[in-house]
Amino acid sequence: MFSFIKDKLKKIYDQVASKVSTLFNRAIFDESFFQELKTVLIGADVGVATTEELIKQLRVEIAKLKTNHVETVKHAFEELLIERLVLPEKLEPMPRVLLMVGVNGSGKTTFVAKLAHVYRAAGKKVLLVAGDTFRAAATEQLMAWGKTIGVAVHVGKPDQDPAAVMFDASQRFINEGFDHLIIDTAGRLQTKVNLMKELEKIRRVLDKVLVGQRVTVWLGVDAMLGQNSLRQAEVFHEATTLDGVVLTKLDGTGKGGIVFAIAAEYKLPVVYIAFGENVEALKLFNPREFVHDLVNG
Ligand SMILES: Nc1nc2c(ncn2[C@@H]2O[C@H](COP(=O)(O)OP(=O)(O)OP(=O)(O)O)[C@@H](O)[C@H]2O)c(=O)[nH]1
Ligand SMILES: [Mg+2]
Repeated sequence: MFSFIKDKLKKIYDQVASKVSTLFNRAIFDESFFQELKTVLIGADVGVATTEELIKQLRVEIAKLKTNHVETVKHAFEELLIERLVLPEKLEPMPRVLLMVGVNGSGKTTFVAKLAHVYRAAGKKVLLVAGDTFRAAATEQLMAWGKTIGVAVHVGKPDQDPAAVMFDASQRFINEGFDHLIIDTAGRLQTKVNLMKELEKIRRVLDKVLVGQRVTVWLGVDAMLGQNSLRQAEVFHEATTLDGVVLTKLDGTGKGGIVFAIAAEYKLPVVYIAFGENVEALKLFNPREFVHDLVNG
């Protein structure tokens, strides 16, 4: 189970995967099974609506299959979960221009550094952009990462309009022949209207300067925040049209079911998962693998 990051996701294993797998191994798919499965899924942050739908579909599947064979039923359940995570839109795991957004402390800066590290290891020329001009510490944090992983960091002047910083950084990206432009932005609560407007402006500037270049926007979601992240996704989606989600701090939670809720409610794919502060603690999200481990323990 979770062979790749076994220790890091141990909490999810202990609190979710082991319960799901024990439940299925009872091999009796009666009312108490469905009730307990519901409790486990809701407890794992899957959300009430998504959980109820999953249970309803599983009942239908079992009736159709006309069997109580554990492996067959388990497999049907796995497929129902995977269906929710695999979305039809084409996913771009290595976008040329990435705008990273999210609420305060959701792990954006750490993630962009990890991603830049991956690109650099693949021989790409990366420009990281420090979009938080209000907090000197934010710029310093990104510069320190730049030094550690050996990539260029574009920094504006203190208190400079972040949109102006994006303008300069985009020109530098074009003129100096970088392969990737990865933009870190200031954390913003979805309730702060002026900050959300600022994000819209940043997006407009990028689209204008980077003509013909697709700008990908990912939302950093702290897995520990659970259901609260649904509202965040909604507001950020309205401001800038999100293309995907990066789920961070999976090492700090015993839940993780929020991936299903986000996918089901906003049709947003989880692109990467992060599970630690270390630069290596990042992985492309693989729905099939994640679900398999979750159901089989
Ligand atoms: N355990 C754990 N900690 C993480 C992970 N990602 C980030 N952190 C820590 O969470 C804290 C916040 O991370 P940042 O990357 O600074 O978050 P941010 O979204 O850039 O924060 P703001 O710029 O203030 O909005 C830091 O202490 C990180 O080291 C993760 O996957 N797991
Ligand atoms: Mg930051």
